[in-house]
Amino acid sequence: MLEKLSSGLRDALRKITKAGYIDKKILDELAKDIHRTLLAGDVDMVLAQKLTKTIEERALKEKPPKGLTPKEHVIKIVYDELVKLVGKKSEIMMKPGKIMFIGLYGSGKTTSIGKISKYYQKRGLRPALIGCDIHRPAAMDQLSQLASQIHVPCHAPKGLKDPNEILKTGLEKFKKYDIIIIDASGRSALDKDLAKELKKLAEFAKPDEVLLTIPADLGQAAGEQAQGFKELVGITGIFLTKMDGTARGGGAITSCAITEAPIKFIGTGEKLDAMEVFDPDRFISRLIGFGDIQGLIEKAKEADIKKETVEKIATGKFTMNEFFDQLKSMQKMGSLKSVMGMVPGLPAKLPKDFDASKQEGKMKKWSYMIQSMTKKEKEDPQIIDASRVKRIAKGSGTTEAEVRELLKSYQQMKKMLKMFSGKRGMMSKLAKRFKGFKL
Ligand SMILES: Nc1nc2c(ncn2[C@@H]2O[C@H](COP(=O)(O)OP(=O)(O)OP(=O)(O)O)[C@@H](O)[C@H]2O)c(=O)[nH]1
Ligand SMILES: [Mg+2]
Repeated sequence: MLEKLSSGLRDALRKITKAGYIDKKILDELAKDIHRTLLAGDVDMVLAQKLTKTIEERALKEKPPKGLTPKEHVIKIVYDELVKLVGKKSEIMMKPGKIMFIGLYGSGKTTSIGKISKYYQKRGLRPALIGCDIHRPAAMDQLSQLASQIHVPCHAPKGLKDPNEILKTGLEKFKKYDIIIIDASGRSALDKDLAKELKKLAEFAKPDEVLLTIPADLGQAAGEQAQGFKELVGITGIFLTKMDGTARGGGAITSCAITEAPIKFIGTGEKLDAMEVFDPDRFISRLIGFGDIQGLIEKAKEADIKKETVEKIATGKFTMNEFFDQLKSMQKMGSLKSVMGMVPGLPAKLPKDFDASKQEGKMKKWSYMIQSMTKKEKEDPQIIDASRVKRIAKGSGTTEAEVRELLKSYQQMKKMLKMFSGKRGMMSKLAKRFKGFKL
């Protein structure tokens, strides 16, 4: 995927790491290299120009944050700006709801519906499909075939003329399912009729997500299409298909990013597991192949650690969201044990769940659970009773025991942090120690 863009950026950055020192000349060269690579990768000229200018300006003007060498700083700037270029990260719906898929003929709707169904299945949320393409009888057959292939129920009757009627029956039928996926009609172009039909369907379906499939091989034209659908129908995200085997993916991604309709998924092949959740940070890290880019970012963040966070935690006033952030940063700084070992007077023993928090899988599950909580529940997890536990488990595709485990860990951490704050002077020591890490 995007081999050319990737190798071009890597070469440009390698020159920086090899350079003796950073000066205007080397930054000029970097800017030129990146500019050339972006253009070759189908990125819009104006965008490429703006990006390289910003990189050069920032690299010349900004002082490296504490802990970063000038070279590392330049690499981080390039990384930052590239991440901004490909858009913002957006959340994937992880609770029961309805997703409507729209897109032009052959854009990969049906295939992507299969992919996303499997994605949810794996996470314990049960999908069901409703076919609303009344124009092409073959579309209904395709959807039914796909559904039986992945063992997902499907309502796709042929011969009916009113998509809302189909939808009504389908929704009734699949009340007990978690993720209802609606396959809407395609067309060869987005015209007024299609817009009208899709709008009517959306009004009736009230989908939580409207995902637009766009093939990446459209290149920069993808953005125009995204904008068109956004204005005429309204979309919550983009499923960028066919990223494999096109050199124009860079153009597609960046042109979509401008529309501010977030790319949520990318399709990377015909098979049903060829899909990725789109995460700008991860995407760019992989593209520039800088294994240690995350390390660099951590280092840079250390410089601006916020004291209030430490204080908030210290007084035990912290919510589920903060709890999760803490776990994430602890995971990054390695074992909390080593941090605690540095602070005299702190209990040497940790609740055993903190070790478990190192496991990526568990963190993921916890993040789904927290996403399934209401705002109130996140702010005051005390109110989570048995029926709420049940709902959260269902919404996040986990078990009730797992939700209770999360709550227990939260309580344990809260207790532990309260204990810290009770000891005079301990908190400032802890804050100092934490300064070397990200909080
Ligand atoms: N290489 C590749 N092919 C894809 C991808 N997604 C879909 N396809 C292929 O694109 C073609 C069209 O995909 P469909 O899923 O039928 O597209 P659709 O939007 O449902 O098409 P219509 O229902 O005919 O409008 C099929 O041959 C798919 O295998 C992808 O991510 N990569
Ligand atoms: Mg289809």
